[in-house]
Amino acid sequence: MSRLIVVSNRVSAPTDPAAGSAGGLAMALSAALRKYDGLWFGWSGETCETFTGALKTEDRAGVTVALVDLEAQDVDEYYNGYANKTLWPLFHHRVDLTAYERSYGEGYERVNRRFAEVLRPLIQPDDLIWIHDYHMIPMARELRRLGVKNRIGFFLHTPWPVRQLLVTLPFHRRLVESLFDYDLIGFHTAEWRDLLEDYVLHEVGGERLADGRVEAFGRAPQLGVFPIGIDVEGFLAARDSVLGRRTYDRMAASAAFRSMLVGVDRLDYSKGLEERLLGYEQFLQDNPDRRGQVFLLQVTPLSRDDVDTYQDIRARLDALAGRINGAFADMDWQPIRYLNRTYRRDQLAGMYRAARVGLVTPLRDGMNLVAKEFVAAQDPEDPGVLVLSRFAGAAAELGDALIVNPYAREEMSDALRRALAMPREERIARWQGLMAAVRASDVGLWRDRYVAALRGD
Ligand code: GDG
Repeated sequence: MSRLIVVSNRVSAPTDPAAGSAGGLAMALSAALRKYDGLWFGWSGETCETFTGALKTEDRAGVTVALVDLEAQDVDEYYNGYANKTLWPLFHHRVDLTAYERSYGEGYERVNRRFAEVLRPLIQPDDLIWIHDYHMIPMARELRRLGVKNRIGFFLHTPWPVRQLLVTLPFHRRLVESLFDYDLIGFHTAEWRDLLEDYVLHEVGGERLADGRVEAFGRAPQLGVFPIGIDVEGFLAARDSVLGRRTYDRMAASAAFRSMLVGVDRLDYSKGLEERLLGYEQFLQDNPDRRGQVFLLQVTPLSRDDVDTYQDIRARLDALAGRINGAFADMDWQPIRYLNRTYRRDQLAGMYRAARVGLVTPLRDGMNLVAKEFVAAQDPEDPGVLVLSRFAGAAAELGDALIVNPYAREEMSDALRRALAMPREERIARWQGLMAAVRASDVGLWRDRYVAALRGD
């Protein structure tokens, strides 16, 4: 059996899987690596004076992890620069926030070349190589240059951008050409896949082959749709754990018969947090009878805090939450509990279960796993309602949610009103459809489908 090599910018193999703090993706990939006797390669998160390519190899709960340090300039140009200030905003259609610096692109290519050179000696002829996300697009090209003939797959966790915006990127053609060095390119949805095909067909003169594949640059990789999901059983166990149940009880008690709306998102402009607060403000304005009867619990851990844009959005959210609370709160009620901190997974599960409504309203999102976690955590006899943005990849599978346009605050307000008034039979019927979809995309199935396609089964 061939080994599996997983490559990602950061390696999240848990040191102690029993602790339950690792996410579903980390657990699923770790399980695959144990099964295929493989290894997980990536950046250590550490910086060094001068790049040496020295590998730090360790065993994490049966998974071999191989890590390499980067120079400070690499981190600046490749990680904070090209990955987080160029590709992330561009792929989320925020050209207004995209940095088009040549040095970032050069750093990106340099680091991908370095990663390939360090990984090359570890690769055996039969290994399957699975590379993750936008940080690593040119890795296959660099490995091919070093003579690697193995099957190499790529999975994009973000959306793919529309061609009209992608062409704002200098060297866009070079980026896409390097993507064509993969054998398999995976997306969460058909929409993201179609956007890449559209670029290839209309921008670089690619052609559709008789078998449906698109050919360009002399190559025709397989493009596939693999919607990621959560570890459903693991999440149910977290919900039903001692801490999960205790958190549920604590939230239910603190809600004091008020209906709770819950949002859980990294602090990122793609998540539509400002639009969500504005939609909620509109709801409070439109429905004076509901004031004092609902509150929003918004859990928002900080992320990428050394990038300016993230500091800006953080300041705007602080101001907005403060303004809404200041305008509407009463002596015994506050409309928003806004928390910049992380919780354990079992605590999140308890919070989701205690909520009447889950608000998942990104402006653009590859998939969005919070939507699936919220569904899984519900009580089947008395489930809450998922309000979901049409711009999340998850909307392709979760059509039984109340689908909203987060840019339109009146529409958000209407959806909230409808969710809070929804009769129990309708909530149950919708939840059953949603839960079936959540189970059908379990992260273990996702992983096995991808690996089977990469092997060419
Ligand atoms: C990218 C794509 C795609 C959040 N706060 C806490 C916490 N979380 C967990 C959630 C969820 C995860 O983080 C976030 O996943 P998302 O899918 O919502 O979003 P991204 O981080 O942007 O992920 C996305 C995903 O990759 C997978 O392909 O779905 O579209 O952008 O699991 O629960 N976890 C804990 N404490 C917190 O406070 N423990």
